[in-house]
Amino acid sequence: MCTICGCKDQKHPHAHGEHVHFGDGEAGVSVPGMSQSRLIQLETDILGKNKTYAERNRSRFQATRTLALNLVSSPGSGKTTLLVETLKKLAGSVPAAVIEGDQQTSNDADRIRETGAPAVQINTGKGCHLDAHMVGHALEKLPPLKEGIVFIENVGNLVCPAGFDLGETSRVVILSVTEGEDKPLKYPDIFAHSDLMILNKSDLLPHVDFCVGSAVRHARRINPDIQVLQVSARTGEGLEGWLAWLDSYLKRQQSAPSGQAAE
Ligand SMILES: Nc1nc2c(ncn2[C@@H]2O[C@H](COP(=O)(O)OP(=O)(O)O)[C@@H](O)[C@H]2O)c(=O)[nH]1
Ligand SMILES: [Mg+2]
Repeated sequence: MCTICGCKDQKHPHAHGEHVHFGDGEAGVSVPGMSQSRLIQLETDILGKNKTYAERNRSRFQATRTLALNLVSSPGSGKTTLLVETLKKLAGSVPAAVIEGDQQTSNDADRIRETGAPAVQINTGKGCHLDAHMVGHALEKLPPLKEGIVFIENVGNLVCPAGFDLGETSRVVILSVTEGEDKPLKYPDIFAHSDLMILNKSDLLPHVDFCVGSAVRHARRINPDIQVLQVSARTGEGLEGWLAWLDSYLKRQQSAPSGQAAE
């Protein structure tokens, strides 16, 4: 019997001294009143359904050779600022559009539209992440982006978006230097499933205790293959590296045989 909640599941929670684990059962998560097997069943059902929609989105991106990027981070790391600066640079050369995810407001989509790029806002209400079904509906409202880029700015959250494939070509995690270099260790799932980590707000490095080397080491302990770029969306430092990364991924997507676009 669990001494905290009275639950009969012996596996939950697990305590060592002053350290209480709620995530070391088979489901990796704990919900009061729900067994681990029920949690696994629910997650399997939800993610199974999401996978169907994600594959539909992916086929769509492959058919038009569109590079689809899922941008994930905590709130305020600079995703929209980086997108605004990126869209200004891409204007006239690469067709690009943005799907914005936030619980409320269309503030970010409005900021994007000011650059001239099309943007669709998804409001998730109490939802803490985008899912593939939502993205499929947003895509219907965007013009065709043949051989272009669709940026999907996920809801600011380092936890919930990690489990939801949107059908994207690549996932990019943004960590700003004001957040602390330990975040890859604290929120490993999101770093484990990202291809690129952007360290943003590099202009603030002289003012904060943030060790770039430690942040990179921590990210690579979770994901040895993760690429890293250091940028400042405010000053433009490092943006050329980000634009070169986009160009190389776009070329891979454009040159992949139809139906087998770059992963
Ligand atoms: N100093 C500095 N501030 C930035 C930078 N990028 C974004 N910001 C600021 O960080 C705040 C949150 O940015 P925003 O783009 O809305 O973050 P989002 O929530 O991830 O989309 C705003 O006040 C931005 O002006 C940067 O590179 N350097
Ligand atoms: Mg934003």
